[in-house]
Amino acid sequence: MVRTLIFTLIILRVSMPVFSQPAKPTKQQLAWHEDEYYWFLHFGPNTFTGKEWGDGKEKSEVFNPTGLDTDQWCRIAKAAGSAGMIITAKHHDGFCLWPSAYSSHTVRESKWKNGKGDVLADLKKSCEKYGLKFGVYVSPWDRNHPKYGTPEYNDVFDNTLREIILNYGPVWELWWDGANGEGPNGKKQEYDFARFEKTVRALSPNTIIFSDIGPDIRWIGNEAGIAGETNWNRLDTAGYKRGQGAPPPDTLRCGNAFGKHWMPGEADVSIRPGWFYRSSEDDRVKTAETLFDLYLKSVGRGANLLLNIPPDPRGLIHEKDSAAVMGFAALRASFKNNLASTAHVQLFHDDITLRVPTLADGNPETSVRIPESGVIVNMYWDSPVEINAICLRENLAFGQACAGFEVELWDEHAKVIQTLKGTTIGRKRILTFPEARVSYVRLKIMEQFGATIMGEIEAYKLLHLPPE
Ligand code: FUL
Repeated sequence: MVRTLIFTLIILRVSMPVFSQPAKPTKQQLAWHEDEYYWFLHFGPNTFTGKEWGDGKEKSEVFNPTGLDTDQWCRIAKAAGSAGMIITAKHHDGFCLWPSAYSSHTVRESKWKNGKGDVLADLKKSCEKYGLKFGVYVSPWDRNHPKYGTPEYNDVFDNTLREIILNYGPVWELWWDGANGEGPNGKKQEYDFARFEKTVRALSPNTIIFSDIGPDIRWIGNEAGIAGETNWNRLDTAGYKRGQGAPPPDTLRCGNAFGKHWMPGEADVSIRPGWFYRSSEDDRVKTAETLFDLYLKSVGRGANLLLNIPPDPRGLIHEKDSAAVMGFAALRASFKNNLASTAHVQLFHDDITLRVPTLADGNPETSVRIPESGVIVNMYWDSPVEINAICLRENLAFGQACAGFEVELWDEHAKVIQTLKGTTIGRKRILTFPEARVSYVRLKIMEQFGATIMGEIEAYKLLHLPPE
């Protein structure tokens, strides 16, 4: 009895794991993990020229949306479940969507609103109105700026970042693209990323900085929105650079089990074949089902999903795109009904059985420490439930530890219906299977680096399953 009580206290009152992982998230990274899914907006001269990469020689006048309405973008994004918006404030063509003092290729030089328009200001306002986070993509590569390819361009880029943060901040996420080609003088730039990072940290310490290798979040190594089935939130960055010197795609996809830095992956993908809008791709918008499958392959593998929805030349989200994202939201809504809320949860360790209801309370912060591999967590219902998905969660505040697990689904006669196996869990690990009447879900942690701090076990009946 006393032994059981002590053990209960140890397990339920987890405040510090005994084995701590080398890297853990900062409070900003921890908050970012919960953002889960949000929008990318590729918008600029390419929207009007049909190019993917403008060469920087496009006339500023080509940028002329006829009915730009950032409220429409945000209204749809909010209804579609996005947590925020990251806009291409400046893409490789160098065109600035705000009247920058450090460029002569901006909205100010365009015909749009007689040069008085400011897309960043409009979007920021709309984000505030609809409760969305505001982020910016600012391409270091600039095919227009006359100083590009000289040391002074680092001053220009640094000033540009300052200008955006001070005039449009708070900036929730800042996106640094790895692409680095030649500028107008035929030279590539040696970027002073250490300086840029220092500037951002000083002016905006809560901004999450993305690039191939962080410093806060990493690229997932492909533009298809797919995270590794094994996905560690840690990465070794020593010796690597952004762009061509980045770690191999497979490393970015999976992270490093013992990596030095907490560096979770963000999976970016476009709803269309291209990043910018083209009417010729109106019939190639990804379906709601495809978007949901991508959600399972990104968020369902512990990454965040950055979905690109490019506004069209009117300056609106196209009807086809909005229909697809709303369909995706309807499918994602099946995660609102967590059937674990009616289950009982126990933990078996040695010869002790403990009730661990916090694993099914919908809150991953109330967690249970798995002291060693081989421990079984058993979730069961008084009468069978029909489910086709299980979602496991670690409490990332304590790091990431699970390296191998097994989930058995049992029917009411304690017969195994199916065994599911996986490696990492991380923030979320969504496992899908053909719908089954299940009475018991038995999770066994097979391998762990340190103690797994389990946050949650969830069970769902999804409206759509990915193709086999
Ligand atoms: C890439 C860029 O070159 C593409 O144009 C796009 O912006 C994508 C998100 O990142 O590196």
